[in-house]
Amino acid sequence: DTWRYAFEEALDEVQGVFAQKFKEEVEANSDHEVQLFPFGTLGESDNILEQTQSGILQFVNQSPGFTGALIPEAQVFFVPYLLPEDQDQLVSFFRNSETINNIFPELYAEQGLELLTMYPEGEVMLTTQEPVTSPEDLADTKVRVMTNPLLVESYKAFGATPTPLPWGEVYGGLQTGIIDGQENPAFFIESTNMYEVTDHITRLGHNNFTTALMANKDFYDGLPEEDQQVIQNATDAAFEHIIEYQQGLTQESLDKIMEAKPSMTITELTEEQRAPFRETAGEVEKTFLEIGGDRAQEVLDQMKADLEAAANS
Ligand code: 6CS
Repeated sequence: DTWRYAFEEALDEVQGVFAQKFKEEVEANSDHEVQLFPFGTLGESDNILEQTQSGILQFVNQSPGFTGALIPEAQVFFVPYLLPEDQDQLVSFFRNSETINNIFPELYAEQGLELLTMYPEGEVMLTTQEPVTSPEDLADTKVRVMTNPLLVESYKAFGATPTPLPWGEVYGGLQTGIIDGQENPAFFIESTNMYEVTDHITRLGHNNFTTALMANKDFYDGLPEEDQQVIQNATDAAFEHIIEYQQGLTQESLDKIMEAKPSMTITELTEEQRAPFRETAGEVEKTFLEIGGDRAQEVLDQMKADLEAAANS
């Protein structure tokens, strides 16, 4: 039989590379086939999640940037400066996190979803029409964010005017001036040509792009244990593959952007320049506790414990 798997990016982007590895592993170790549906073939991110909840699709890769609207606790990934910049610490967190391995699966299950894994896609960078070195520079700047209430609050705290939009509207929105900027990892800014319609990249160091692979829960629960094991093994293999794939990817992507558009500026803010952005974290954390669902406090506390464990690993 054929298992249908949709994701939010193109085949040669991070989620696509992950999906291809998953497909390869499943097909090498079972009689099942995996059919991949990249971005645009079945609608926007919210559409593919709904299709998975209803069982039309068996697998979906969606980022908490969108899932946070459905599972409020998943918004925790948008408290700025919570995840470490250090790649080893970051990977250790994703590997060992109790929040990801124990708490989130229960919350996703309530929505009919089996959470298989979460993984990082790269440092999130801001692209804008005007240079940004302080929150003042973001005044009256309409920054597109994923449709996630806490991400909206975070950009408000940064001094910007956040505009939540689905991905499909971003390039056109930048082109026509409906929005003045957006945030994404470097590989995505390069592969989707967003550098063509913005002039400045700012590295605030405030986040790494988190994403998640899920299955329809009834489908997963109904599988023989052997097939569940095939899925778990394929997920683990894809996780290892994508971590390795990302080594050096940010710099390569920035180099490609500079080659394609030499007038682009890339500014890594100094610690001093980052300070006012960093100071918003406490306020955004407080908002998370208000809007992050029944288990917000538990999730935040466990995240912090997981991050501390990762820092000491
Ligand atoms: O900004 C977005 O909406 C998209 N960004 C990435 C890196 N992946 C998928 C998502 O839809």
